[in-house]
Amino acid sequence: MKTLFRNATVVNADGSRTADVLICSDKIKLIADHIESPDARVVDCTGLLLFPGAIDAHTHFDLDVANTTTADDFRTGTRAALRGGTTAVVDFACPNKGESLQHGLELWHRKAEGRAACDYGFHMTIDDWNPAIRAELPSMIAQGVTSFKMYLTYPAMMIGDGPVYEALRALRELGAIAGVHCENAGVIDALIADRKAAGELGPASHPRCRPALAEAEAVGRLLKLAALADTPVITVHTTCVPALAEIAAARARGQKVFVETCPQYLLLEDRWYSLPDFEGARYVCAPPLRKPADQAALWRGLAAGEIQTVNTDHCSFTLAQKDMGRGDFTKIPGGLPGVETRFGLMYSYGVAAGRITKEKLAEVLSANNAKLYGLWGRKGAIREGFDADLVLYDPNGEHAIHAAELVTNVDYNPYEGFPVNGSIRQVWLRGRLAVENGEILDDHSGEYLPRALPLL
Ligand code: DUC
Ligand code: ZN
Repeated sequence: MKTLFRNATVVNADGSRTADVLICSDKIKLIADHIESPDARVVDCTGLLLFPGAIDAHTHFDLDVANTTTADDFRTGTRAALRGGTTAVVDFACPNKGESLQHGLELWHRKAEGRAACDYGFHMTIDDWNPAIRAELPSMIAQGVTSFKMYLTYPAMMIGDGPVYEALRALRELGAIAGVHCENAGVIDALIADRKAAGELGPASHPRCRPALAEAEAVGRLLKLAALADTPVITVHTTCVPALAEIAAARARGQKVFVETCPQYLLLEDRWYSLPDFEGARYVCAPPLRKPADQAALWRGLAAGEIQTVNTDHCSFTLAQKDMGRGDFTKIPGGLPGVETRFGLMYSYGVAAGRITKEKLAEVLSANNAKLYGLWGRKGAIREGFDADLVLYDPNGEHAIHAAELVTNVDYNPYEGFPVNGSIRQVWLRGRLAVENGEILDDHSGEYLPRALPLL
């Protein structure tokens, strides 16, 4: 089966050109100024942008958190991803403390297998550190899990500075990498105790207990641990000016640091936690939303190449689930949906708004994720020999985001009413037309992606 994308603006991280793109079966076969292929189906791309399929390297599907389970599982989550132009996700496998990494990996395979609409891989969470866990790392890598997650907060998952240092050293020896959730757990606990003592139990207290400096302290500490371990590291969901300052200081010392941020930190503000009628609960996530000055710094960091990836931290809960925290903001399950809206939001508020180029969009959604997470060569660019994962974007027109029109399994959307420039016309997954004008045509073709070591 051949398909010819005629007269497309082909957008890659390293440049754009007007070209024809021929795909054959599941691969990109040829890119040239003009291609004749009489037996190919033709898609006229005049006036349209052809992007590489986006990769979302930060999702939490079917995850038990805060006495509940995320609203999106691998079925609904990957359908939403695909509809939003994301052709591959990397989700966080998460064994409980005391369980083996292998147990966690098998559990996540069971959650995903046969349900995925887009391709998927797994990061592995290291929430315990001992010789047995250390001994499992080579086997994880052999099974295609080449990136790991650690937490400097959350008692159920954090492992302490010594173990983080030892794990970073072990990962460096194996050529793997870690992404780390950076917030200072002790400070957060003390601030929560203060708010509870003051009787301030609503969502407005959430950002007050997780200040930017508590994130920056943990980012700075992590980067010093990484320097001691002599390894690159990733700061995930980076949100604020003081955290970026710690990263700049580490880079000035000669360290290699990869930085991820998310649309919510680029577009949403902490003042929304004070909305009446418990509406602030729908924005509870960790780290919390920040201030306009932080958003501006993140956009500048993206444009300047100081931030490498934009992923979603998709961790969705319904309003009924968010309601579990009425009367105690610490019981509001933390996380936002995002996987379905990322592409349109980043195109609109990044490219159309003139903050980043369309090539930068391809870089932070696709190419850099592919390189960092061991998918380059298959994913991340429109190149001959790569998988035919494509997003055909029409930059014309405008629509607004409405939860009711999305397939994400939640009954609200944090971007409700946000105008979006243009729309996704088609999404192709390994040569199959999977989405057209919002309609999902193929939602059973997602495959597990064993991943290579990161290109650092
Ligand atoms: N933050 C969230 O808001 N949800 C999931 C995990 C995380 O770190
Ligand atoms: Zn997360």
